[in-house]
Amino acid sequence: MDAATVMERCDALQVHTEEPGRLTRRLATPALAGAMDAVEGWLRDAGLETHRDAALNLFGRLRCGSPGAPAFLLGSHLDSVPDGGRYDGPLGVLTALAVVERIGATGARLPFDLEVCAFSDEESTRFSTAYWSSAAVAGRSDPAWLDRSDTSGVTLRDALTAAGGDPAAVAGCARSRGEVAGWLELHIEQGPILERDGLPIGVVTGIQAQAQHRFTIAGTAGHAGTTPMAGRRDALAAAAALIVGVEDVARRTPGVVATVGRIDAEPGATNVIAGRVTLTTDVRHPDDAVLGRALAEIEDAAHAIAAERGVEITNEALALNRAVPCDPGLMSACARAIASQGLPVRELASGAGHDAVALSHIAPVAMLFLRCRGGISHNPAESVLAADVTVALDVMERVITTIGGRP
Ligand code: HGY
Ligand code: MN
Ligand code: MN
Repeated sequence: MDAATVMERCDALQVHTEEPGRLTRRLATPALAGAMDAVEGWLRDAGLETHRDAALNLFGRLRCGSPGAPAFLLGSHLDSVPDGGRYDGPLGVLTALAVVERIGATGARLPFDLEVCAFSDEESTRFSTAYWSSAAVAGRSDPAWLDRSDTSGVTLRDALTAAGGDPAAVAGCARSRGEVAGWLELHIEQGPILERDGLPIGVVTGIQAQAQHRFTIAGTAGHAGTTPMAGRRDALAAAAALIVGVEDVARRTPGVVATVGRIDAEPGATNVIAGRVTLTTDVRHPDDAVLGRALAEIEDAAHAIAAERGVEITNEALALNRAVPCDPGLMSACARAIASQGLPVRELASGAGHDAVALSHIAPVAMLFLRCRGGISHNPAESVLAADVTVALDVMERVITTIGGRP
């Protein structure tokens, strides 16, 4: 399986979407099931033993270690953001498959099995449950998340059951530390650095800390025409002040990025003052303590807005993930593999979150970034070069054989 096949398959997976004409593939949807089925066929064609777990994750294992050996995991996720790109996730799954297939063809024996992973819910678009599917493998999925519901009121529990998963068995997805030798993921950089530096591939040093919250603003709905401005408890105007407050905290704190990505106003009529608004925040920084201080400042801003406008503002923590350093030993193997291609070694931090965040609780993790055009991602314009994928396949194969003790 060469780079051209990887690219063709990333293209082919786009048909598995919830929304014709754009790529939206959320957890526990027929679109995701279609993509999982397609990838499982390719895993089987490559001679791998496939299985799925209760969290709808898909795995393909190559028995190249001795009986009872742990598995070294490679892969990424198959779910997407709404109107996403074709490479965010699938590129990592399909390059992992290509590399495992190559190593399998050599008959190499390693100190571990190799297992391709296709996670079902890294983006966590549907239920705001960050890395839920890889967290299940890491034994860290919060059972309370099963009661979270999507925008149509369907709970994760019911969606999972309807899609063939098993909410009662999600805890059983957990792998112990002894069962997993490590994690390697190739992912598009989703940023401009590699393209700016003219490099196809780079070594990820770590993933920044991330906190997601849902704020609820309760005011008083009223008639847009008869309610005087003085004394209004306008939840949407208060939300606007909070959104600017979130942005202000990020702008004045070096390295903090903060996003209000979603807002819902009720009752949502042109001639009605909004009585209730919910909005989400996503705040990140490479340092846990700095992130904590930024979150506290946002909380203070919310209190001040509530007092000034006479509304109630509450917030629910949706997810908090600490900053994750990549494993120095695996990073060194990645750097040597890149150098062996005659390429400069560029290390870079990840502003985006990845399944490595969850898996870092049970195994050493490493990531390789691939140059992507304009750094564009979470956008259908995502684009990579086949020549860069060729380099990535050689590098990934070299990493695995190096850590596997093979010349
Ligand atoms: O949000 C992220 O950084 C990732 O795309 N889930
Ligand atoms: Mn991703
Ligand atoms: Mn993503």
